[in-house]
Amino acid sequence: MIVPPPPSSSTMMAVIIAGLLCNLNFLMAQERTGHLRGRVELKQPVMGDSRIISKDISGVYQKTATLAPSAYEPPSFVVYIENAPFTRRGQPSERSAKISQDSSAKKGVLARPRFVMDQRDLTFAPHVLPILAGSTVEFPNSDPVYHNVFSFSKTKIFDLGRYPTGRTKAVTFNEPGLVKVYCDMHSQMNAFILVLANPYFTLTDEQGNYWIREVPAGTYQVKAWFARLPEKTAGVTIRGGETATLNFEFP
Ligand SMILES: [Cu+2]
Repeated sequence: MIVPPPPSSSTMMAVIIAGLLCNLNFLMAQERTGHLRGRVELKQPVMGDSRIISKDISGVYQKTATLAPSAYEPPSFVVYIENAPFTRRGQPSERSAKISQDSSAKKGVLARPRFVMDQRDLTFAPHVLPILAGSTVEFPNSDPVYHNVFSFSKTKIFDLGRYPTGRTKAVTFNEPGLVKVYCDMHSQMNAFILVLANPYFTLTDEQGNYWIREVPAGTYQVKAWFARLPEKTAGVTIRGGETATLNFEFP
């Protein structure tokens, strides 16, 4: 049996120095990024949305109604940092902001992530989907009826044609901007895809709270967006290793 010789003291020293440098790099990287958190408060319900609220016994959806304001679910706001630096290839900032309501994005990074906008109960789910430019969105049909997803928005014009339950089609969104999504067969179906230029965005949770993590330190314009309200903008400075707080109030 061959016993390897014990490492020389110079080898040991090299290993220790390499370890220290590694830690230093890690600490420096941490200092270069900070976090942003806050709350988006909606003072009045948003009116004018129409949702399916019942279906008949055969499973065919028939009734639509405009929900009373009291029954309206609070909308998710998209909070995003407008001018954060971001390069797609091999940069630490490529790590995605954690998107609270999308499990595929929760897993972490993703140079070119895929998202899902389901069609079920004659609605698009989620109703609001923020994505990083370059991402692909799948549109599965989970209803027992045909759907036809399309958009005339100048950010992305597409028409997926009619397709039945169980089938899915996909669209890639390369340009930042807003895409309003509709179904050619069900006029009440609508949704919004907000295509963003950097991964520092998130959706608010049910209480209106949000977190955007590991943002490069800097001074930025932050936007809070929901389709049926004028967007709000506020400035913030994010310092390395710290968490900045920024709250929004609507309307
Ligand atoms: Cu439809």
